[in-house]
Amino acid sequence: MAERVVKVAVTGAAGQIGYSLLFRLASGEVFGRETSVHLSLLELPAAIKAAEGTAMELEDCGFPTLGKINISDSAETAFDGINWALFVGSKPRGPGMERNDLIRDNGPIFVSQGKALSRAAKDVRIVTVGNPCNTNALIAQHNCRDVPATHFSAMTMLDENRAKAQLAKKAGCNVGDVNIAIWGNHSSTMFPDFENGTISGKKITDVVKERSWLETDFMKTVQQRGAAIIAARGKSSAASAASACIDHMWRLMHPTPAGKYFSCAVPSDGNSYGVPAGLIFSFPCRSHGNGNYEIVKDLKISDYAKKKIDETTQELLAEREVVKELLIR
Ligand code: NAX
Repeated sequence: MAERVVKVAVTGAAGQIGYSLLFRLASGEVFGRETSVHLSLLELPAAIKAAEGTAMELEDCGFPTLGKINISDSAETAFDGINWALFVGSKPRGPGMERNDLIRDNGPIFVSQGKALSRAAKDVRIVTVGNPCNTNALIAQHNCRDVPATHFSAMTMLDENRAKAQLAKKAGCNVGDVNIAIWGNHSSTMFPDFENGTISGKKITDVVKERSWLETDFMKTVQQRGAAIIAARGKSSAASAASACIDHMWRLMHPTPAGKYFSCAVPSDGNSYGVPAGLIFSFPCRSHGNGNYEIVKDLKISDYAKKKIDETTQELLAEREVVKELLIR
């Protein structure tokens, strides 16, 4: 019998990421066999029936760790007393839609959900997956006055996993041997830092000596992987995104092994690598395993890396400008 209870809300629960994510949360994979997971599914009214179908399947899995399932189209109801908010639901980018239009369209979702979270939950960690996830996290955080800013994060773990997989293939090693972080925005300006990263404790650049591959094919593959998956599958990444969300939560809840770090987009403290304070920026992070994190401070940044970090910083500043009227904290 599970002794502890963790309450997790998933927005956009009837979507394709939700369909992978909920089962893995319910299975005990993240919180362990001794914890009962209560799931709270938030959806738009039109998708409530589909969420009910997903809930039926969750029941049918017979997970001993699955507690209650609540389904609601009200954010305040869905967020009542939760410990984790996984902000997955948002509008997808339509054909011919500019990134700024997507930002403007999705912004209001994160204003209302941020406010609802502020009223409904206190001891809560937030992972933002819905795109543009860094800026959506920024909006939610600004509208959620009663939760510390440092509890908000956006997901760049999928980008890290993609980078690790490419490097492991190239080096002929196991993915688990690779340590690499993503800097900046979850977009094509992200920088997978192959200069500071390691493979089995050795510098990546000492194992993969072909610098031109790292600067071109590797970077492009990681930065454009989302588009490549849409082109191949006709739909955006779903199972891998859900898996990355599980990894993101896991990394925050377990002590980071010595010599390693993980990618997490968190509010910049203003004292790290010249990134302006407050931007939700992906940094190499470490956790003590209590849900908190610290930004790794002592990495050397070459002129090449600085240029890449500046580029992604500028993109995030421009996104912040587009939504500035939604930022009220
Ligand atoms: P789907 O379109 O399959 O599902 C989205 C769901 O959100 C739908 O069921 C919709 O009804 C619901 N929804 C929309 N507005 C809502 C609101 N205001 N409240 C509650 N629910 C709402 O998309 P899916 O493939 O699941 O992707 C979800 C989001 O993840 C998208 O924004 C997508 O771009 C983003 N991604 C982020 C990734 C990352 O690494 N950060 C990678 C994968 C993915 O592209």
